[in-house]
Amino acid sequence: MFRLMDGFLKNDSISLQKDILDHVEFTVARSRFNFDDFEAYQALAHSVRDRLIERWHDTHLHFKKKDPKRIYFLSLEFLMGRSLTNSVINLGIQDQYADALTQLGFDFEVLAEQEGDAALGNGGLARLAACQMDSLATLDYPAWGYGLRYQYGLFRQIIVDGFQHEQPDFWLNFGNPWEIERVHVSYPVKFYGTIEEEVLNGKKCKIWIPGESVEAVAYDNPIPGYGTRNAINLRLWAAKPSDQYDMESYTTGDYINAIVNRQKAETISNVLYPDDRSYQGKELRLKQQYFFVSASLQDIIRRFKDLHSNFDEFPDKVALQINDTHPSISIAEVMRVLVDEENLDWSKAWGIACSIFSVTIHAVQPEGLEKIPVDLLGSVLPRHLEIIYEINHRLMEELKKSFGQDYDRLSRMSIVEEGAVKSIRMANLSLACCHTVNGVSRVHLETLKTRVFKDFYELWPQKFQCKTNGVTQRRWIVVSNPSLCSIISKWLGTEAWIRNIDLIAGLREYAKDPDLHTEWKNMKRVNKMRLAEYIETLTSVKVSLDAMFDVQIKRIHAYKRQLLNILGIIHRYDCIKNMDESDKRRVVPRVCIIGGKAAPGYEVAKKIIKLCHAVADKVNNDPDVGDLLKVVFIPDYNVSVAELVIPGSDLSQHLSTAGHEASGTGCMKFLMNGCLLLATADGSAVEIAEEIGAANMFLFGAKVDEVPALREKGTTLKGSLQFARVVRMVRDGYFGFKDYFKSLCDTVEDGGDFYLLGYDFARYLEAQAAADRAFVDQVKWTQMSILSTAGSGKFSSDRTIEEYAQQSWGIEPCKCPF
Ligand code: 26V
Repeated sequence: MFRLMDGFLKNDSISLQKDILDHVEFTVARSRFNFDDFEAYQALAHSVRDRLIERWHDTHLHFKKKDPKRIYFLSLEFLMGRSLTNSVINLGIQDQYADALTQLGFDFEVLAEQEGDAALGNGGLARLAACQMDSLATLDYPAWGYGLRYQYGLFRQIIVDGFQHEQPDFWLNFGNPWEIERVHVSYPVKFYGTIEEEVLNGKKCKIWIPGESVEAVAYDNPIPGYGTRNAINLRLWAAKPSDQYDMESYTTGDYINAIVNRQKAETISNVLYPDDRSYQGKELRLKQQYFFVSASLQDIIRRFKDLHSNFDEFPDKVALQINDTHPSISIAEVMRVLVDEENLDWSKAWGIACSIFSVTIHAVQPEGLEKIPVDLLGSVLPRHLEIIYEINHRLMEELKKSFGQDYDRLSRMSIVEEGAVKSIRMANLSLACCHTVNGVSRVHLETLKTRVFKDFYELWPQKFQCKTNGVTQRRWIVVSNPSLCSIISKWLGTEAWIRNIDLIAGLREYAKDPDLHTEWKNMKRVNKMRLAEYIETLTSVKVSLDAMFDVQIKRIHAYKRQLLNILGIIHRYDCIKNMDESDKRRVVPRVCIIGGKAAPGYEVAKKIIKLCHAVADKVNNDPDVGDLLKVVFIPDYNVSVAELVIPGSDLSQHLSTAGHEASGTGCMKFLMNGCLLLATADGSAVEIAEEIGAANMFLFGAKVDEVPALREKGTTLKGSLQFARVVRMVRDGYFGFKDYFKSLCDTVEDGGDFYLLGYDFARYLEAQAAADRAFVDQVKWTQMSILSTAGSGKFSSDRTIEEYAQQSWGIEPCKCPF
């Protein structure tokens, strides 16, 4: 009743100081006369949280009043990183907070460094989900994110003697000010048990008698939009023992065991699976998937039923996006709820399911697609298995109408895979139901259409869409590169590009302006200085700011070819070693920076990390080389490390064998920051070249459609002499650990070389040489750098989200009034 339109909370510097001190005293429970940086961060975060909550409440009241169609984004992973700086920028109160803290004797940036990352995801798919949440909020879409609140996020990587070791990520140990625990928002999620048949009102019904119940408790994470009052919700579920569970054990007196067993329920949301390569058919993983899907759907249906009673209206109010196939058990769950609980007949329920679901595929390789062993699914979710069989039966009937007796095709398209381990193909389930299925770049969609899902494409071409990925310029320019942000706004004469990225193309006009060049180079140098300090603190390696900072940061995978990079570094080292002093003067000095985590059980990836360290040891301590070449491995790569590294990079490498990277989003962040790209024609790099002009990047290597034929050639395909030489150096123990590296060398020689390192090596070196030549001409380089930023507009997640909203979800913005 007393509320001002712009909220209770005042945002002037004096009010913010008081607010922070109140939180020091009453939330953190420290004396307002004596608190350290971490306590100051906690108080600051709570003060920001209050402001987030205010907008988040207003947004939800507004959504409730307008009751628009909502998009529910289901993802098993969200890689949010830090929240403080992003929040104050999106709320538009960064300067006021900076000022308030200065008055209190603190520095905003120092306090921001106190925050740990929320790392509830592995890599690309999870960070994409975070960027998309930012865009959904900024563009005022009525959206909800749903996921799992893992107790332990992605493991911490520590390096001991050059080897990766994994440690748990205790991210919740010091509390998490960005979430709101909703003890009253909780739902029971059932597992196991049996199916019974009953006759109800003369109709045969299946009744699932579950054997276990676990409670899902909501933790809400407000996501503020930029330049809007809207703040949407990311609701993450944590598992808690159910109150109803195992009551007999108490009454029979086995009190201690009953408590111990209860606690086991919590393991469901304990830990994020750190392997993003292959699905292992693990019971816990299936339980995680169903746990978050079931809780989310109960929540969504409850919200729908608050205002509606007829499920015919469901598709007008609900769109469900499944982020890769991980949440696709939701299709069977919707069918179960509609048929078993809401008593809809099958075809009506199926019609509803087909009109609400859409799916994004992030994988390229069939082994990235999940298969759940039938025995496992039948034991954990017996009713869902029956439902999937029924869906499959009807699918097969439909296919027979189109394809007659083409049994090969039928068996490829079947949701049930026969074989040694009979399994459910979750991708086929998604394709059977979803009204749209999208790839994440044009090349990727082509691969889905012509290889991975060829049969489905021939049947339902209209379902297949391209939604080229994007990243948010709020996080990847405004938060992480404030100097670049100021330059862009100054030269465009507006900050409007932060919400309307198309405007960034206006920079092209000034690409040759010497004044812009001066500012641009200063910005890059300051960012390089910050990065150099970080490198020295972490690795004790001193690097020269005049060197080209050449970066490859991403998960370590054979297909991403970090090994190609390292072999290229060895070649460069070998060349320098064989030069006289006058030749050396012509060498472009480089700092080669590599960072990324290997899945704990992924031996090849772990060996690549060790090789990187072994090469660094040799090169960095060789007096013949000095500043001409330095090699650095940045440990524990994560979102906030990326925020520091990307703005300080000159060149970034994206080396996947063509046809293997669905999209790649790292390259977009580098592009926005004016780093030049050295890349294969894979994933989104193809579209980047179209936007900025191939002449403004360094493209190389086999093309997507050449790769299969090159593989066919197999053993006859020999790499260059240069390639043989660098591999030999590793084999001969030039960098030590001869025996350990043998198997790694074998992967690229002796007829193996599945990822074509040998074939691409010569052209890789040529592309590197072209980058060197361009770097020598600093005017040209700066111009290319400006054109990269200017051409990055297409790769904003705002564009991607607009496309999803219009082409898949059919939703409209719902803007909360200020
Ligand atoms: C996949 C799997 C496979 C089954 C086992 C568990 C598990 C856990 C995570 C994942 C996610 C890997 C998929 C992924 O991150 N793909 C990346 O998605 C990016 C966003 O679309 C895209 O840019 C990258 O090219 C693609 O590799």
